[in-house]
Amino acid sequence: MPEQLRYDGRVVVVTGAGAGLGRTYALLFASRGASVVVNDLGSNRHGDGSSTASADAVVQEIRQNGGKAVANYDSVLNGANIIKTAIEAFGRVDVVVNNAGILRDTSFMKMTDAQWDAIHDVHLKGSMKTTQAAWPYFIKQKYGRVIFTSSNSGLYGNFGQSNYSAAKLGLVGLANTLAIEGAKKNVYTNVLVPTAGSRLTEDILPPDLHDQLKPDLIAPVVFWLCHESCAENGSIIETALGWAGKCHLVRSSGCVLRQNLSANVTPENVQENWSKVIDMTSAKRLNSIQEATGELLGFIENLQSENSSSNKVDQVLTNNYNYHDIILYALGVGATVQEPNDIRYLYENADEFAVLPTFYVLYGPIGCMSTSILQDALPNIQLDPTRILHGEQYLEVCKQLPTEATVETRFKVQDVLDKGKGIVVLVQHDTYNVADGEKLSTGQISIFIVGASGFEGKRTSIHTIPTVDPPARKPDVTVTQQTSVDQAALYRLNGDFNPLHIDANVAAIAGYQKPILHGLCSLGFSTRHVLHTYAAGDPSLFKSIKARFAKPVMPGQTLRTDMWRNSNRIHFQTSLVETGVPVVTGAYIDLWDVKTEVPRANLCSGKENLQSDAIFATIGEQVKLNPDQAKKVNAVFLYNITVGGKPISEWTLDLKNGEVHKGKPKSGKADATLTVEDTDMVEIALGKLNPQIAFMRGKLKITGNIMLTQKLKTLMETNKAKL
Ligand SMILES: *[C@@H]1O[C@H](CO)[C@@H](O)[C@H](O)[C@H]1NC(C)=O
Ligand SMILES: *[C@@H]1O[C@H](CO)[C@@H](O)[C@H](O)[C@H]1NC(C)=O
Ligand SMILES: *[C@@H]1O[C@H](CO)[C@@H](O)[C@H](O)[C@H]1NC(C)=O
Ligand SMILES: *[C@@H]1O[C@H](CO)[C@@H](O)[C@H](O)[C@H]1NC(C)=O
Ligand SMILES: *[C@@H]1O[C@H](CO)[C@@H](O)[C@H](O)[C@H]1NC(C)=O
Ligand SMILES: CC(=O)N[C@H]1CO[C@H](CO)[C@@H](O)[C@@H]1O
Repeated sequence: MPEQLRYDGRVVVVTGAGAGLGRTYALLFASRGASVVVNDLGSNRHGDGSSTASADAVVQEIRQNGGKAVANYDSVLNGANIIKTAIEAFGRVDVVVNNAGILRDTSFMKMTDAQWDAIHDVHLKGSMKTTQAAWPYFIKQKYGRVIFTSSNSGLYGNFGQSNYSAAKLGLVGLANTLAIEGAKKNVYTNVLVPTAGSRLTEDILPPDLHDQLKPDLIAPVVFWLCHESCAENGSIIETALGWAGKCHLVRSSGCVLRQNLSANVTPENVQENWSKVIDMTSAKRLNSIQEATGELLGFIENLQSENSSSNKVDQVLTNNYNYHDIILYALGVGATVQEPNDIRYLYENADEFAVLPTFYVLYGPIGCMSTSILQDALPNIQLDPTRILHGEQYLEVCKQLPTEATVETRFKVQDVLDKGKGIVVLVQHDTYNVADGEKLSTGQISIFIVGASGFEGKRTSIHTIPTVDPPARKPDVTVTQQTSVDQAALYRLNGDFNPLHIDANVAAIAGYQKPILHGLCSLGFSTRHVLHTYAAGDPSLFKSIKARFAKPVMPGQTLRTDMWRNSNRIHFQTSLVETGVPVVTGAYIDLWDVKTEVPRANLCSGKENLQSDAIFATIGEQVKLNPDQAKKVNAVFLYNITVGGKPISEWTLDLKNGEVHKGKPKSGKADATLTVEDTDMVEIALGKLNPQIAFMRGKLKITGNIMLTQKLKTLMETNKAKL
């Protein structure tokens, strides 16, 4: 138990404390040792009338409970008087909770100046006046906490509340600046966005939940935010129903609307680029005005260099391909006749014969090796093939890719970046169908040239397509597949003949023990895994892919693709099962649509996909070794193993006959059925997840004779040691 948070010796001012939230705050602060100034004008919630009764009642209640409080009846516009009350009664002030407010709604059209001013006076100016009166004391004593009460009407807007929402968001701006001005003096300002019961919430929430909009569930959040041990500053905290979360503004990565510094921006440029301006997929929070402006300056820096390197296409390559190339590529990236979804990539007469969408990534490395594009971009650098690495790759498919075509790929160096330890060259490669001139795909390859540097060029580029880290949670789905020792030898036939992937001597010069697998080959494996899992194998759902190649893979190693779904974006990371080392990172595939109806993982039969299979194998050995223990349980359990909630495999633990086998019981019915996610099964077996807790959290579902499962515990305990 942490020590109780206290306010002994502290003086807290709460405005509008005669009722509702304010009253609850005042009572809580006082109950934990604070001396409280209970301010209330005594008007009703529409701001009319005045009486001293409500503040007095709260003061009396606090005193009856043994606390210290005084009343103040001033309007918050006379904030100086409120603070004066604190100083006169208690000799100091430490916390100001600006809570007073009134509400009167009509539509914007009908609003008068007086209605606008009344709202701004109480909410914005009143909070300012009271806080400003306390500020000199805060600065002098190097301690102070301020709360402004905003509203989701301000953050999100609300019909009929134009004056109110404007004033409420005004408080956010005020807090943003006060947080900066007070930071060095330990004076922290935060905005609270409480949702208390009101007519609005009555309409939205079901009645039983509506009763949960209690001030008691909000007050502890304010209490913590104002405590001396809380370092939060300049934040917006939303809270209600016993929940709290932080809010902030984000900005899209936007779009430069002109080609160079001497070009103008026309309204049509804006129109044409609008979808990029408002594309929030890579939106981020900017933490300060310096950071926000700094990023813009970065764009201008890029524009300047754009001035010199013209927009011309640097190289063009023409290729023909047909079913032969498509199948070879698919085999190169692990497609197998054992996986029904792969047949479409392997058999030209299959109904849905198709190109694996990452096929066009092939043209990136081929173009960079077979043309002078890199040398032209780096005229003063001696290029050594063993020092050239494929750093990152992006590919977007614009149209359904034909299974046979003559295509033209246009290459353009977008930027050359000095990364200190080497140079990064960004090359855009766009592929067009020669037959009709239509663009089929656009790609970007980032080439890393190890050791080359010192030209003191810029470090960032607007052309960079960022990788995105996966969510912090455990992967939603995992698929593993072993590569063949001949994987690189096979993959080369797609046209990337870099000897690093086949010649032991070249590999040694580059510092590898053995020839390494092509990064794009691993990427092809993971692309298949993602499409199998989230697109029901349908390649036409593929939109784009981005990935960073972090570490080499040796042919023969086993790839594990960990996947996380975030709407239509599937984040993934590929790691080596043998070493646990991540090899493809920051990666994602964007899909047009997600299709998960078909349970996927069991279709890759022959490949070991489920981690729980190994667990059951071990349990099986254990049962054979300890037949007596198994006999004691004398029951049949069916395990229903799921991945992403879909049943994937079944195992029978038959302790009557001392047998563990895949599938349902060979005769009769199971005494109990246990449904559990593959990953949770492993956690339970490893002793990392307590089965009882798993059961209570709904991670382990049991039907049938639950009591019998208690007896399983001993068996599992013995097992843990073996795993
Ligand atoms: C705020 O404006 C609305 C009209 O949008 C008005 O009905 C309401 O009375 C105003 N509030 C106050 C306190 O004047
Ligand atoms: C608030 O104060 C903290 C602690 O000094 C500081 O880290 C933070 O940057 C400040 N916030 C703002 C918005 O200035
Ligand atoms: C700058 O952009 C304009 C408009 O796109 C173009 O006409 C002009 O040639 C460009 N100038 C340079 C120096 O690239
Ligand atoms: C960009 O190009 C224009 C037109 O050639 C030139 O006037 C201008 O000085 C250049 N700007 C920079 C920063 O090089
Ligand atoms: C296995 O789990 C799935 C998903 O929870 C469920 O729909 C199915 O009924 C379960 N099967 C058995 C035999 O309990
Ligand atoms: C980044 C981007 O798409 N820029 C485009 C903005 O619009 C102009 C035409 O108005 C295009 O030339 C740019 O490519």
